Amino acid sequence: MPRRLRHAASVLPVTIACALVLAACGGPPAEVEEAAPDVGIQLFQLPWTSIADECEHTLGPAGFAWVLTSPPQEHIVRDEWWAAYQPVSYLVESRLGTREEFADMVAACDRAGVAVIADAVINHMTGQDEPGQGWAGSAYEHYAYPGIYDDADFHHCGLTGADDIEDYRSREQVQTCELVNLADLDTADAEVRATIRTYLDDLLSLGVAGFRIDAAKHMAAADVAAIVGDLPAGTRILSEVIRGAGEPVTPEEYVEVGEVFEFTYARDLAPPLSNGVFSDPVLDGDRPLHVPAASAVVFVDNHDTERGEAKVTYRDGDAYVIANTLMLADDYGTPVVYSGYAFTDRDAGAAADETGRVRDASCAEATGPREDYADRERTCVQSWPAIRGLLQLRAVAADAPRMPGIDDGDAYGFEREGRAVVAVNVGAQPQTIEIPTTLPSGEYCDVVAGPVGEGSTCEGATVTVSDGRAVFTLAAGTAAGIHLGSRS
Ligand code: LAG
Ligand code: CA
Repeated sequence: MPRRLRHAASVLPVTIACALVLAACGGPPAEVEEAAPDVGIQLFQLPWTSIADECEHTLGPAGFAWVLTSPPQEHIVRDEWWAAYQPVSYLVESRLGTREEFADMVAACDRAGVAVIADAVINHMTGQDEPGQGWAGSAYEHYAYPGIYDDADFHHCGLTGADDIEDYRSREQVQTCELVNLADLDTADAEVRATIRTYLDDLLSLGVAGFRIDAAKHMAAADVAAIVGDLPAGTRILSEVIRGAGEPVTPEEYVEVGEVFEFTYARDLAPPLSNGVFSDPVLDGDRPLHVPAASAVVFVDNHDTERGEAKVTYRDGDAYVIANTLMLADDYGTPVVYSGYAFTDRDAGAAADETGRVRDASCAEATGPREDYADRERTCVQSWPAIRGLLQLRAVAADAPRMPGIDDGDAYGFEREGRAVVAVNVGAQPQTIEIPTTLPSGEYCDVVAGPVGEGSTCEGATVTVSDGRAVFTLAAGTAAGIHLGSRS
């Protein structure tokens, strides 16, 4: 079974018997090679105890390779979700759970074959002008964190009125002024670097596999490199560097440090869904303004973009499934699926108890997409049949080359050579599209309707492959996908 091999760092083909994983297989192929999983899931503002359960019941079985958590360190006491992005100390103690719960989560996820990536907020501390006490009781002032940092450890850039970043065309402002009043650490300083490093080492001692580096763009790449430089081999570093037109600080500068979130990917993916036009090289070919595939972490949306620039989110239902289909079937980058909670107020925190602790939630029984989420109800995207089916398709597609996209009216699709084919219809009318393929002739189950196997039969439509063509008949605004193991 491939499940035990989830920690493999890269694509590692393993042979599985069709009968084991794809119980519904009627005829050949008797064996399907599957790649080790590489897909991540961002579980935004979900408590550690809940993530532990998700790893066991949802993420592991679905074949997710890693989970990105919200920041685990002590933070300011406020109801908004973004309290998590204002560190008060590096105690692993937050609205999402205790140190012990964090450690238990990492262990549970590990048992399920899911690695944990922690969101590391290391560019800054709080943005509070008044003194206060953090979630774990630590006293602090804007530029004083007793036993951790004092005023000399912060940048006071002196370049703008309030020392706030005003001009993103200035590297110096972006990296040494304050991001929305957040006390900006002097990450060039050896002691500051050592203090941050001690925090990262502590999380590693609890078993995490790596870090999202929050606001990496606001730290010189050399500073990030110095902080994470000699971490144990294999520690994953995912730098968040929002690409901006005309900005001097680019994602490419951070590639030497590790992986980089490539914001261009979602920006390119969304417009075709609304205007119905797919064209190269936007979705394949040269991909301008993208870091090299091996360095790229790609996403349809995340906790910031779903509150901002993202044009496709959980609210868009089928269009969100289409976007995830194109991303998960693609051969570019390492995808991270996003799962948060429904909201109308962009600041609203996750549902919490009277003490402010975020409430547990389970996605074990959930499905989607849905249009009827209550405010702050979890979207549970990791449990959607489409996402689970697409993870299966991606594993089968493995490292097969992505063939050129076929654009036909409002429909678009492509093959992962000899392994899988996907097609989407962004139009308002049903449409048929034929995609050239080297898949063997036959009837295939659409796995966007849900994964095949485990005793299930085709949940959705079937797709016929004959004479080297896969013929998809797609309802308006839908996606479908077939793979070598989904022959009915
Ligand atoms: C990030 N990546 O670079 C996070 O992904 C993003 O969610 C963080 O912003 C930001 N950088 C800082 O880590 C979030 C909210 C902001 C919030 C900030 C600090 O999007 O709205 O700012 O976290 O909590 C809030 C207020 C600001 C205020 C600031 C300081 O919205 O008006 O100036 O707090 O008190
Ligand atoms: Ca900075």
